[in-house]
Amino acid sequence: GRQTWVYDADAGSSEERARVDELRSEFAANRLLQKHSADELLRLQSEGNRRSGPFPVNKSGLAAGGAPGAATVAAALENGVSFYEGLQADDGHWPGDYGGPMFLMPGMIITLYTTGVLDSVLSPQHKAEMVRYLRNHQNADGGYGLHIEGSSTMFGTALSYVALRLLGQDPDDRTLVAARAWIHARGGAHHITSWGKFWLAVLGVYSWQGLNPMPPEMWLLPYASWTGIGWLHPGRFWCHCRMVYLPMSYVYGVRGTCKQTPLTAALREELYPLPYSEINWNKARNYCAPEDLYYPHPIIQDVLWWTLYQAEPLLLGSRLRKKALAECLKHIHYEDENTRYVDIGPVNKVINMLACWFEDPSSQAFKKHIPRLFDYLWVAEDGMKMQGYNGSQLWDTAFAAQAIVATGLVDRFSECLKRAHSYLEQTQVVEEAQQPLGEYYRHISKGAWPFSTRDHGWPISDCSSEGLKAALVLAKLDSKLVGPPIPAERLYDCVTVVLSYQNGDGGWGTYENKRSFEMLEVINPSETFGEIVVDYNHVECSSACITALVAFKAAHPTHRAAEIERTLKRGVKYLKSIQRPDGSWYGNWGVCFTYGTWFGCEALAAVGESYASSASARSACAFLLQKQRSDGGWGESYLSCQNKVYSQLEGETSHAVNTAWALLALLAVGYEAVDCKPLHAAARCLLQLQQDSGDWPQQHISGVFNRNCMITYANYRNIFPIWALGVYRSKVLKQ
Ligand code: LAN
Repeated sequence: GRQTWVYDADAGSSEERARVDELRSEFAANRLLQKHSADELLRLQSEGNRRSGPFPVNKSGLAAGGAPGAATVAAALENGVSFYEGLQADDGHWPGDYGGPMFLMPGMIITLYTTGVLDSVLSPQHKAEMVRYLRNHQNADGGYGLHIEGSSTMFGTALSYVALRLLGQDPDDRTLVAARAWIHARGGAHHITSWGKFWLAVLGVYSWQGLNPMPPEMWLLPYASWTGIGWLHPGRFWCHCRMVYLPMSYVYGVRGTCKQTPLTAALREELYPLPYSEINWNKARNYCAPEDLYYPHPIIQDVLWWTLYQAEPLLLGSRLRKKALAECLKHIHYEDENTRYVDIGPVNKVINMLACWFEDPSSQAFKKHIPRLFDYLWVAEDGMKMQGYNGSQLWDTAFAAQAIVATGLVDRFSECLKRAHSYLEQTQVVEEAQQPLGEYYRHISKGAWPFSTRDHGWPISDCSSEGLKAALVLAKLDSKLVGPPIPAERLYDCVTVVLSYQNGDGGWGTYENKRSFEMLEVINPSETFGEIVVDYNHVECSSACITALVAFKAAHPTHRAAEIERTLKRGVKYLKSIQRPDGSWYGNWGVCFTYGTWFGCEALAAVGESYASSASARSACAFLLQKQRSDGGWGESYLSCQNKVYSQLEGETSHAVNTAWALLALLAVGYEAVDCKPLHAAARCLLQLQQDSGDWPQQHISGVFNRNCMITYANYRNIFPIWALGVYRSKVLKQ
C-alpha cells in the first residue's frame, strides 16, 4: 500500500506529458474561478473529461421523470466500475489524494530545514511541485485557509508563507507580497494559533517566551484516576492529541531551535509589521487571529497556562525536566518503531523526526524517519501536498469491495475483487504492538484493520469493521473467482477487537476506549480544532461496528453469540439516543448530516428496522427527503461540520457523494416500499453527473476532522455513486 512519488523525466509519451501540463494549467486557471463559482468549474471539468471519454453512455430521456432505463443504469455501472478498476494498484488498493489540510507541509519543510537536510531530501522537482501547490491554493485575498476550501487564516497564511520562503521563493514575488500584506493587516504572525507558534519558534522566527507551556512533566503524572490529577495524564487523551503533544513537549522542553541563518533573520522582519525586538511575547502567548478561532480558550486555561508559565523557568534544565524528557523519548521511540517510522499521523511524524534529531543528529532513528516522509506526499494536478495520513488505502479498498459486490457485476470484475481481497488480507494487523501495551497506553491491535497500511498498523474501530464486512462479503463468493477467504480465526480476532472497543455507554469511538470525560475538553489549547482531548463516541464508528457484528453473526452464528447479541442491543440503544430530533445524525468524519444519517440508517437496517417498522427510520427519511434538491440530488456544504447546522451547497448542481449517501440511506431502510419517485430522481442525478469516461467529477471536499478541518477523499466520488446505483438497481429496478 505504500505510495511514493519519484520524478522521472522520461516517463510517459510526449502526448501524455502534454496532457499532464494541460491538466495542470487547467487547474491553475480554474482555481480562482472555483473560489467564485463551483458550478462553472464543474462544467469545465466535465467538458474536459468528455473529450477523452471512451464509453459514451446514452443519456437521452434522463431529464424526464420516472425511472431511468434499466439499460442506462446497467451501462453506467459497467462504465463506472470499469473506469475505477483502471485506478486500482497492482497490490489491490486504490491510491487516491488524501490532501486538504494546509498546515501540514510547512511543518515538514521547517523540520527538514532545521535539521539541515532540506536540499538533500527533496529533489528540485519535489520542491517545484510544492511551490506549485502553494501558489494554487492561495485565496483571492492573499491568505491561505486551514484547508484548501477554507477562508484565510493566520495559521494557513503564515505557515504557507514560511514554506514558500524556505523553498527558495523571493519575498518580492507576487504570491508572497500578497500573503505578507494579509499577515500584516492582521497585526503580524504572532497572532497565529498555538501550533503555528510552535513551528515558528522551532524555526527561530518567534520566541519560545511567546508560547503557553507544554511541559513534558505531564508524562510523569500518575495515571490512576483515584489520584484525581490522573485524569489529566496524556495517556487518557485521544491518541492523536496525545501523540502530537508528546514530541511537541519534548521539543519545547529542550527549546529545540533552528540555528540562525540569513533567511531566518529575514523572516523575523518579514512576518511582523513591527520590529521583532518590540513584540510583547508574554501577551502574544494568548493572541489568536479571529479568523482562526474555532475553540476559544476558556478562562480556566488562561489561569492554568499563566501558572505553568511562572513555573517554567524553574523546570527548564532541572533534574525533573531531564527525567520527563527521557520519558518522552521512550514513548517517541516506541511510536516510531511500532509504526516503522510512519507514525500515527502527519503532525507527530515530523515532530517525532525533529525530536530524534535534537536528541542526536546522527542517530539511526533520525535517518530511518527520512524515507517515510515520502509516504505522506502526494502529487496531483494542483501540485505536491502533504497528506492527512500515509493514505486511506484500507478504508477505500474495504468500501470499494463492498460497492463493487453490490453492483452484482462480480463475474465481470472478479480479477479486480481478487486483488482487493488480497489487499485486505495483507493489511489486517496480525501482531500486537510491542508489549507491555499498558505502559504505552496502547489498545490491542491483533485482528484489527488500520486506515491505511499494515506498516502503519494503528487499529481503528470502524476500519476494523469495514475490513471485516468486506472480508465477509467476499468470503461468500466463489473463491475461484475472488481468491481464498481470510481464515475464520483471523476474523475472530477482529471480532475481539470490535467488541473490546465498545464503551460503557454502548457507543464506539475511534482508536481506543473513552479514558476520560467530555469536560476535559476545556484544556484543548489548539484554538482551531474542536473536540481533540477525548476519544468520543461517533455514529460512524458505532454503526460500522454494529453492522459488522450483524454480518459476522450471520456467517458465524455460534461464535460468541450471546456477547454479540448483548453488544448489539446496547449499541443500537446508544445510536438512537444520539439521533437528532429532526431525524438526522451529525457526521464527524464526512460532510456531514448526509454522511452521519447514512451510517445511522445502515445500523437500523442491520438490526431489522425499516421505514415500516421504526419511527427512527421514518424520521431519518423525512430529514433526508426534506433536503433533496430540485435536480434530485443532495449537496451539503462543509459549513455543516463546523456549525452543526445543515448547510446547502451553493449553486444548482448537487454533489455526487452526498447524493449517493442519501440514496444509500433511503434504500437501507426500505424507502422503495413507500415511494420510488425520490429514489429515481436521485439515481438520475447520479447518472447525469457521471462523465463519459465512467468517472464522476471531483466536487467539493467530502471529509472532515475535529469539526473544522476538511480533508479530501478522492476515491469517494467513484465508490459511493457506484455503490448507490448498484443497490438502487437491485432493490428498485430488481435487476
Ligand atoms: C482520520 C482518518 C480516518 C478517520 C475515519 C476512519 C474515517 C473515521 O471514521 C474515524 C477517525 C479517523 C481515523 C481519522 C481521525 C482524525 C485524523 C487521524 C483523520 C481525519 C486523518 C487525519 C486526522 C488527524 C487528526 C490529522 C492531524 C491533526 C490533528 C488535529 C492531530
